[in-house]
Amino acid sequence: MDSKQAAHLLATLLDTYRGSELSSDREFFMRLAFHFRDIARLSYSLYGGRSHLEEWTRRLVDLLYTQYRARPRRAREVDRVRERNPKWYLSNQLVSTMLYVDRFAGNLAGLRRRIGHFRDLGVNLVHLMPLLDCPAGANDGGYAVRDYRAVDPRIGSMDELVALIEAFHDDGILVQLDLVVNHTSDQHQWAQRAAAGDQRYQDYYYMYEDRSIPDQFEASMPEVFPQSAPGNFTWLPEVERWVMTVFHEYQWDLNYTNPDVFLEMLDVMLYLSNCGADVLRLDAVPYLWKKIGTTGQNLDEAHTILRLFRVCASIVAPAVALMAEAVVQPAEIVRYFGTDDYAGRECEMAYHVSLMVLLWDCIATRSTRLLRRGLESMPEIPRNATWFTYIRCHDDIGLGYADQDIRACGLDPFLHRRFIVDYFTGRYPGSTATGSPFMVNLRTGDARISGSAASLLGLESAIERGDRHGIETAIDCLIMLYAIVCSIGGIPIIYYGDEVGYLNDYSYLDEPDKREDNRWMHRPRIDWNKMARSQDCVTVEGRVFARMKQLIARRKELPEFAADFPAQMMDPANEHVVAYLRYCADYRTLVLANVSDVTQIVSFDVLEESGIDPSAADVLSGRPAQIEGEYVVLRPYAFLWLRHSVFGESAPSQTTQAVTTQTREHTR
Ligand code: OTU
Repeated sequence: MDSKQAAHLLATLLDTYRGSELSSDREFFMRLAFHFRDIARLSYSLYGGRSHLEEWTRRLVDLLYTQYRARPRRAREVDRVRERNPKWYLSNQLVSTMLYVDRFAGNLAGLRRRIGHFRDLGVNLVHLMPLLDCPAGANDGGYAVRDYRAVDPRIGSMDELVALIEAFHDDGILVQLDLVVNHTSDQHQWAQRAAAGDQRYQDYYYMYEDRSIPDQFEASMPEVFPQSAPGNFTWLPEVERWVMTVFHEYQWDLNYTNPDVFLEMLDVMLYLSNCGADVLRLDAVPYLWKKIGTTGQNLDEAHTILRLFRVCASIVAPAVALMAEAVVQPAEIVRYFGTDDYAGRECEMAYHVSLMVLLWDCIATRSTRLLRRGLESMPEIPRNATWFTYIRCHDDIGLGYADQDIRACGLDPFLHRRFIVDYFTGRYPGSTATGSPFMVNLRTGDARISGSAASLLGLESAIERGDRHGIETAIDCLIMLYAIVCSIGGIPIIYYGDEVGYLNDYSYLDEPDKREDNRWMHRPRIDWNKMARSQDCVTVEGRVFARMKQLIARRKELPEFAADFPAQMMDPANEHVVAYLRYCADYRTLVLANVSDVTQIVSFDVLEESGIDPSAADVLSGRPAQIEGEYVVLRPYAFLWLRHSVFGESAPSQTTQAVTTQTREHTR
């Protein structure tokens, strides 16, 4: 559709609204007019072949208007603030955490009583893991949604959620919710109707009477859960149909080639936005469009769907940022920020999966070679996009490096991945890690890793051995990784439990519907007696907590840690040390981190190249680095944030007051 046709269509649509509507909701119609060309273009590219496109567009606009009118006043105010400051999420002020409401605090009411914990730690963006209504028993941690408009009654109600989000906002804490866009539970009413034979709802899914089409799909589609859910289709005896189930058999893939499905999910997205969410995490986005003869991942149409979601949200709920969950190859991940005309206009955030796995690689190999190679070969991201930086989340750690990067480091991709899995599952001689292999694929030899960060770093085994030195080393290593995550650019995620060095939680083995999925070992049930030790500096929990808290507080004081400019990788001429420079107009900070268990030295050259004086103070300790001759000394797993001010002062920081005001701005 060209711009003339789009303008004509818009004029026809606007004609049907009353003058009173146009004037009282001017804001909506202005935004609609501004974005309409994109709506028309993207819709046409997805569904252009259909006869009812105009009628469909009319339904889409009606839906947007209805959701705009339902948008609460307070949310509209945030919209206006963020429209004036559209890159709000690049700020160094943001630090996030993610947690399961039930495992963290029992229920929503319990979580409300824990707001003080977040305030104490300094996190101000809380991702509440899936909390919508889902079947009891196996539900993939809530990623099998039965009702997108109801909260899981076991943890509370929708009214409670909305009130909780308001309470968070009052405290300057933002909230992120999941939008499970790719599939529904087999108990969702659409699925139930489909299973009862209703054609309309069968068309919401990929359903087939016999194997002929499923077999064609299978020929090129990989398996996500080869051990627990092999194949991509499930037989439904009640309707005698095959249904596409890429993940578990109880998660039915939505069929976005049906334009009605897009409208349904758009409505869900705006509904959740209107509940007050600041960030929506779009689950499994690479899978949104399937085509025979492809892997069914990362197809262009999946990007078009996301762009259309983004444009629509910009009209109704511009305050809401969209985060892509795409655990795919590095070159594919960055495409979720948008490309070409839509660069920076798809999802503005994504998990930095590549950094995550490369950091674990450093720990196993004691070398930064692959990390440097991997980060250097990452394409640049649009200026308004940002990463969520993290060392682990609720999922397994998949070894999704780019094979060519592994080869460029002189390693064999297959053997190297096997080494990494062996290392973190404690099978490699000398490894102190206690993780478990996840989803071993006997056919491809592929495997991923489960385990809490602290356990993977040897804390669990050191405590078991009563090895005090081992305990300190594991803590140092955990903090060093978080020091990178907090400084390399993007929004750091403090995975819940890591703030006190939580170990693997094996209680999932006693839960029948979780026993088969060892990702639950790193989704701990929080014991608040243990958490209380965070206030006691002689305990492991207290030592980890104090240092995490300090990292977070310092990060917020350093404007050069904002995501406006990418980190510049430096060469410290020592493969065991990561070095990168962060800068803004007034300050620059050189980050040095020793990823090995041996003391390392770094020549002054890298300081000179970074414009940092060897006498510069480390932001965290307030003291200059330890120096031997012309070298900086880094003890095992030590790191430094060496800061230089163009004003020539020594490491000044913004006042705490300025920091708080800025955070508040986000939620206003
Ligand atoms: C996501 O992860 C969730 O994070 C998982 O917890 C869910 O099980 C899953 O979706 C299904 O809802 O396979 O190993 O590229 O890799 O969506 C993690 C994205 C996963 C997929 C990702 C998926």
